[in-house]
Amino acid sequence: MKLYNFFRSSAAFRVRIALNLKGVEYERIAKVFAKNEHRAADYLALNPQGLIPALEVNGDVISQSLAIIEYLNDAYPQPPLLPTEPLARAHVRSMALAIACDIHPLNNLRVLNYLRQRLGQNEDGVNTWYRHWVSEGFRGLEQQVARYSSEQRYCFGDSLSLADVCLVPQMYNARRFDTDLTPFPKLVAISTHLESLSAFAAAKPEAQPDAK
Ligand SMILES: N[C@@H](CCC(=O)N[C@@H](CS)C(=O)NCC(=O)O)C(=O)O
Repeated sequence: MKLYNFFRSSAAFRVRIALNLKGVEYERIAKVFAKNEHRAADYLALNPQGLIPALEVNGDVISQSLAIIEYLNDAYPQPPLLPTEPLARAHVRSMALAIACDIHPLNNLRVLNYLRQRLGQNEDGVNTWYRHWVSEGFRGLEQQVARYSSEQRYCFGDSLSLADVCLVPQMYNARRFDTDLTPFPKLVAISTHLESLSAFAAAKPEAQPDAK
């Protein structure tokens, strides 16, 4: 398998965590955002969405981190990243999607660049935007984990899930942008526990070869 990756991409970070949890060997192919390599013709031929990550499997390419992770979960069932019970699955997906669909897209690089370059926002304006949308999303998520996390080790119940795989990269980026996390003690506790696990630690941006 080949992962089209950028160390700082939080969507790729999710996939790296899932690959590590599943114990799947893969090759990383770095696409450097500053050089616009994710917009180059050779990459667009593989992933017309022009976003990172993409996973190449037997010559076929999957885009969208959650689709990739669900593929990995289907192909490599252990450890499961979705519960078996339908309502539980829905809650896990709800938390994962709150991050992947509601928080992350508003704060993606191309959105921040648009704010800077086309709408004339300075760094302070861009950072304020970033922190606002993370805080807005985390507010609801904090209440969801208060309901569904057993001991503030995992987002749902007492085992790993897709929601955890999404939380850690978003928390990492929230810290990178100096977001005030004091209103979200449960999310911080869960993320701190998850970050101590080897699959998560090995997936973090600074542990990637292209970070050097
Ligand atoms: N919904 C997509 C989001 C992918 C995405 O936006 N990736 C970012 C990096 S985290 C990207 O490629 N950004 C490049 C850009 O904004 O130009 C997924 O989950 O895979």
